[in-house]
Amino acid sequence: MDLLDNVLRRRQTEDEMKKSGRLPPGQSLTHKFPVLTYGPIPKFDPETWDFRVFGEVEKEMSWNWEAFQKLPTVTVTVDIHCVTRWSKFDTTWTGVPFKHIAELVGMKDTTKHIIAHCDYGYTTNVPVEDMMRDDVLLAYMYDGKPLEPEHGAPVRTLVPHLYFWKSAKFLRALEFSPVDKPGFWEQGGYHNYGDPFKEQRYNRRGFF
Ligand SMILES: Nc1nc2c(c(=O)[nH]1)N[C@H]1C(S)=C(S)[C@@H](COP(=O)(O)O)O[C@H]1N2
Ligand SMILES: [Mo]
Repeated sequence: MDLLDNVLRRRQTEDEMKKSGRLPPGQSLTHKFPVLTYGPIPKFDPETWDFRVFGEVEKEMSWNWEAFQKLPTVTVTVDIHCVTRWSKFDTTWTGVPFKHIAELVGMKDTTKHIIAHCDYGYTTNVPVEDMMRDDVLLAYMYDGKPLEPEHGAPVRTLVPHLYFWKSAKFLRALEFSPVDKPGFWEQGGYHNYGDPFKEQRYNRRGFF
């Protein structure tokens, strides 16, 4: 098959996908897995790594790498959508469901937003009801293998129904917050919620 053939075929599938409602407006399909990281990729040390939950919970908790891996996991296959206009279908992730963590720490009714905190200070905010969906994970495997460093090792959040900047790589803590705290890209001008099907890409007030 020659290149032109390939391009035409892809365009046709994208059109079909848009009509069927699976590919959000303004997005193109990719079969690669692009990497988007602001700043350096942290070095993972399993001896010192920890993951912490704090804020509006009955019991603040933390796990080291060994304990974290003993938490129950699920595997989901989902589509992901990056604000830079690529979407990737049928990506398979394994990790701890957020709602399991919420149960363990005794999430209080006063929790309205979940703020992910990552190595080097990256943060992102998601409404708590979005985090409670079955396919929202603290993911540490992609396609049955440990997450690659550039894709967020050892653990990232996976919030597949929102633009992919809401899926925080190099996760170190989740803050259960009564108030919203726009994160790194949200303060920089990205939309505060980021629904790809409504094309909620940017917000006019940003500092970038
Ligand atoms: N800690 C951290 N998480 C992050 C980012 C980042 O720069 N730092 N980039 C976000 C953006 S903008 C996107 S599109 C996705 C990219 O994930 P990927 O590199 O695995 O494709 O990660 C998100 N999570
Ligand atoms: Mo992104």
